[in-house]
Amino acid sequence: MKQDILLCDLDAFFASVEQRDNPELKGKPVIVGGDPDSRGVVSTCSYEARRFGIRSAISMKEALRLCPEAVTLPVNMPRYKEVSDQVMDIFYMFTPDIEQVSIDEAYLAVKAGTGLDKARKIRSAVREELHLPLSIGVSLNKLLAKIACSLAKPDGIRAIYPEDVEKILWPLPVSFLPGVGPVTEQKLNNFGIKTVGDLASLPLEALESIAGSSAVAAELKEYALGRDSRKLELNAVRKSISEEITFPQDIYEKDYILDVLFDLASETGYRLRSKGLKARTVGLKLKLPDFSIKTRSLTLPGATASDEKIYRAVSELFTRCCGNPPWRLVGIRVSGLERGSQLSFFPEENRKKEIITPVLDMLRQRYGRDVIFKGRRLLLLKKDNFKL
Ligand code: TTP
Ligand code: MG
Repeated sequence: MKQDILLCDLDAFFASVEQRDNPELKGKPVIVGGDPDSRGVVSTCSYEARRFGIRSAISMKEALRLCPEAVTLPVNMPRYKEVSDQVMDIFYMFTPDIEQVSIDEAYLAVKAGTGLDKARKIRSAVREELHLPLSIGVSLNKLLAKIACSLAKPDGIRAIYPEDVEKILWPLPVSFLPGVGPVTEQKLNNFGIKTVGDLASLPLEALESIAGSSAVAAELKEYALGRDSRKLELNAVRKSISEEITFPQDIYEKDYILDVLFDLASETGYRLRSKGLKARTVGLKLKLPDFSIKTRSLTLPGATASDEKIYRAVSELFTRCCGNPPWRLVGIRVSGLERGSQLSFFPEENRKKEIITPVLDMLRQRYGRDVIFKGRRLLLLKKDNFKL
């Protein structure tokens, strides 16, 4: 099946989170890294700091010499991990086919022909919901998606299709290709091979004698021609599962939101059970009238995949923090996922449900989402023919 491949990579990730969380840092050179007095190195820096020549992995001392007025901050890894999960969550709303390659970078596979459109939507969602800049490369393979993303940075979208290889890829320095680090680049440069185009036009035998290995030479040649057969190594286990709905109009009734949450909780529970997972943390997401997004979460005493328990947690969160109507969007996110046995959803307390839920799940799996639902969902569907 043909697919478009996206490479999504946040810009200056750690520094962007810091700038977002402390608006005083916006527009300023910000360096995140170790302690300058104990040989710390730069993890990353804002694009404002990059203008001074600061880069990841140089010493903090050197960075401060390049830009003495830069603001330096320590690495707050738990915070960046949390934000990374929220970003991946948004990606999962667009496709289940994801290979996360680092804390702020992932390949996404989407239906052929939809890549650019999806990229625009994903970038807007990350900007709107998390206020973070994201760049996306769009193509038909990992190599070109990754290169397109580097060209799109910062905060842009760029596509490279096979027909663009000559025009876009070939003029680039060879260091844009995977596996071409400073040593290989120097070696190739010594033979007069500076651009990807130079590499593409080199006979394979000549490349073999420079690279010293026929396998490496063959791979480099493929890359130089814009070809890449590497598959996405899809993430085996999700870190979280989200369900949300944006209403076509403002909703003023609390009860209506609770009905929708009940439905979303059932969907979330079903998705957990179908993957044999349980969640420890349940989160609520709301879009308020000023379009700001509010999220709140609750850690449960034990992991669960029960619709009712998820609903109880989100309805409690909603009652606590709903603010004033109207609401435009509600969502549920469960995280802290653990493997659970597929049949032990409902422990001691409710024998009847223990039998009923697997049966409902089985029917649902066989006949689809709208064939089987519990009473409360029926109410919701009847209310205004709302089709989720
Ligand atoms: P990158 O995506 O490589 O860098 P970045 O997001 O800061 O900047 P951009 O993508 O716009 O070029 O890495 C993601 C995070 O990983 C980065 O914010 C900090 C961390 N990191 C390190 O701690 N050390 C490093 O040497 C690098 C490269 C990154
Ligand atoms: Mg990045």
